[in-house]
Amino acid sequence: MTHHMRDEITQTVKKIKSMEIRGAANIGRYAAAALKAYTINCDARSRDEFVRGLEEAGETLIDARPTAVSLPNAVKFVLRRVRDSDLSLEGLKELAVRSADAFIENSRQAVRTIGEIGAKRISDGDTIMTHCNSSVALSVIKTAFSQGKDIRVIASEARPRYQGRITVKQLAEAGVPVTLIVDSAVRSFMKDVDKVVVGADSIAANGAVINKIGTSQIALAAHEARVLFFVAAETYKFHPDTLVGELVEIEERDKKEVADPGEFSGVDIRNPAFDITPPEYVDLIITEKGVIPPQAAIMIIKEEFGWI
Ligand code: RUB
Repeated sequence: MTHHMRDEITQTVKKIKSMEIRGAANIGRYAAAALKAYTINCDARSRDEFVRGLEEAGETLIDARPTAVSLPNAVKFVLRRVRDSDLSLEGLKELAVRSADAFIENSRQAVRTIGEIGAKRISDGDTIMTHCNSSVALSVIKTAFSQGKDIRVIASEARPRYQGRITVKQLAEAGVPVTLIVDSAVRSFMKDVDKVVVGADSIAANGAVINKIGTSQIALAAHEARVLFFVAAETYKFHPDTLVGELVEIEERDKKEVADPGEFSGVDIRNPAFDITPPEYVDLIITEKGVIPPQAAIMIIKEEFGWI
């Protein structure tokens, strides 16, 4: 194995890079599933060989996309348990499989719990703005709607990849009244909005939220209009490295997603995929452990990742 990366890892990396697998929660779960598949098919003959291979597979997965910390956190969740154990090879492999399954199940449960907790913050008659396509933000919105609250949603399209179109289709399918707007219409519509609910790819120790490009503009417009700004994110979206001053890397994707460079010779085209919303613009972060102000992000990181 050590000379070529196994299929289950390269396939998952390819899908994460191409965004066939996208959204931070999904990326984390698929990474855990890839480590599980790797383990099941692994023919290592010793503990050391297995652990080395799993570490290498984890590194390869982590390199697929840089911004969503759910990816390294999922990998570390599995690897830490394996490294800390003194089981024999077979027992170690079972532990890796169980750990991957546990990450996936915890993640699904966290998204449901956030839906329940977040729905309490949504009132009958609310108009909610969301951006991009966050399964966790949608869990909050759909849970509130399924409780019979009369709500409507305004969703921005999220150029250049238009994940907002996925959001409006999912909401329409669930029966939620929804309006699709272009990203630049966000401020014009803010007067109609009661609450903004978005997801996160990473949350820093100071409570800054890293999410799809355009999120910080929406936060600015919400702040100006005194509209509440909520972030729905599981605790594995909190970024442990930011505790020691590391910055979250913002992915810059292919310029071809924005425009055909061949048609724009002499033009610099830029395509950052995420931006940073400062904590001053965030009212609450809804996690599966409860609702926190952004200033308490550091406590979540210490509690969840104190071992790093
Ligand atoms: C997706 C995005 C989402 C977060 C949260 O970006 O920014 O808002 O990942 O999603 P991309 P979720 O489409 O580039 O992956 O709540 O589903 O984890």
